Amino acid sequence: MEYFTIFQFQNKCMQVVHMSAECYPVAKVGGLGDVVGALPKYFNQTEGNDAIVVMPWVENKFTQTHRFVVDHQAVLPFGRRILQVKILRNHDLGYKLYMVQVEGFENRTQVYGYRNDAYHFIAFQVATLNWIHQWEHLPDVIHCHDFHTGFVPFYMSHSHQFPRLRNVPSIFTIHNGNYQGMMSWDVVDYFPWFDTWKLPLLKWNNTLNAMATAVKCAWRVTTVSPQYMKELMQDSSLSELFHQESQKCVGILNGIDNEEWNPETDKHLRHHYSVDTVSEGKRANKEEVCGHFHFDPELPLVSFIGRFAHQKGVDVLSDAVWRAINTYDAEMNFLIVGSGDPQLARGLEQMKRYSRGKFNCYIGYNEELARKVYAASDFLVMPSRFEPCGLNQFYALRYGTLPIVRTVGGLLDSIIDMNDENGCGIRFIQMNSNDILHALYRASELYLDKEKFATMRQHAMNQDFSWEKSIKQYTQLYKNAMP
Ligand code: NHF
Repeated sequence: MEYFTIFQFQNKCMQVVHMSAECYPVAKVGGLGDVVGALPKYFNQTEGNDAIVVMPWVENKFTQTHRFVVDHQAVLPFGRRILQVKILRNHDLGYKLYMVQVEGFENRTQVYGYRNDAYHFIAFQVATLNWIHQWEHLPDVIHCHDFHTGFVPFYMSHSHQFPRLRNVPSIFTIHNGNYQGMMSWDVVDYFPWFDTWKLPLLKWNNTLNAMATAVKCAWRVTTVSPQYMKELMQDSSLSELFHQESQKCVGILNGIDNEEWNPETDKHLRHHYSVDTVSEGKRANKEEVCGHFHFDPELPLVSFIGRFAHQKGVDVLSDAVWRAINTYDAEMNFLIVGSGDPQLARGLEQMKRYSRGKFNCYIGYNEELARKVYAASDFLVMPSRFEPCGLNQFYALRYGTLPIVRTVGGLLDSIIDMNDENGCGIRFIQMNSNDILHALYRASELYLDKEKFATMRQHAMNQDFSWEKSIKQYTQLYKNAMP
């Protein structure tokens, strides 16, 4: 009998609630959206599992063109006001999506960037827990993502408003430890009732810090790669805290949605290809993209795709590209696609004029172009200062493009250097243009060795960074956390 019970428990299906500010394809700003969009989809492939996503309402193309039904209506006492709350449900994604509409915040067209973001995210967190607290069957796990949901583990364990949630495990995943949600103390007036002697749980370095609160209060804390967890412990403003809480911390590498990212079926590509047709397929895509950007398709094409944020290192990359072209007369083409820091964007636009046709850029977010560039490029460079996981290196491998990465975070965990027999990328260590230049030099040598280059390409496409592996780890984590 006892054996039977244990067996039953091991195979128990789970209900998991993901709380996040972003979820692809509903509203995405960065990798957080991709991951939250994919996790429930793959988790639910195990029969009986039921992962759902709860996120704040955004007024955008997705919400305007998909059908939502009102699932729940409530009022939310918020400071001195009473706000109306609606929770809307949609089924189009293969899992249940719930969007929380709070009076006064319901007309937002963007996920972030408003003066009162902090209040919005607090209202979202409290309204969601108020709702879940009324469920007849509580979920097995509440999984929170990044600082926008960082107070949830505190509310669940310490607010008198949620006694039924005390025994529900809370998991907190850090997708980017640099955004910690430090805010002014007056937001605490909007918190659900808790004992004020618990205030120390909310602070780090005398500041109210949503991420630090989550690290203290969540039952388990994860980051999106094992190496990034080490880096947070060794060298971050929260190092001491991570050391204190190390028992419950673990790094789980992200995966990618192999259905969504597939050069054989990608609806954005005109020339599809598989591992068997990679040479011809990439050549056709390269000709198309090179034609558009006035590049010579005979030369290796090295691209960067991403945000122009300090983290991503585009400033140092542009210095290296400038020197490669103008000092070393490198026989390579460089393409940068992305947006962000306007000063950097202006600098790149100017650089075009002095690059003798070997450098070009596209400033803006363009999914279709990004996909074409993955398919067309020979190399994708990622000179990140830090990288919690990084997803672009996975997309690149999937499209037969060899990643050139700095050895940090998830890049270190996922890309093996070409010197190793299993290698399918190029690694460099220091964050300076000399190291990037050396990596570019190695890339150009490799490009000339046609046979080795072709083998590495195929090897890259055969790598498996699908979600299945990571889902197993998350499932185990949830099981271990359950009381
Ligand atoms: O992969 C999703 C993504 C990470 O490194 C990425 C980042 C933001 O910086 O987990 O979140």
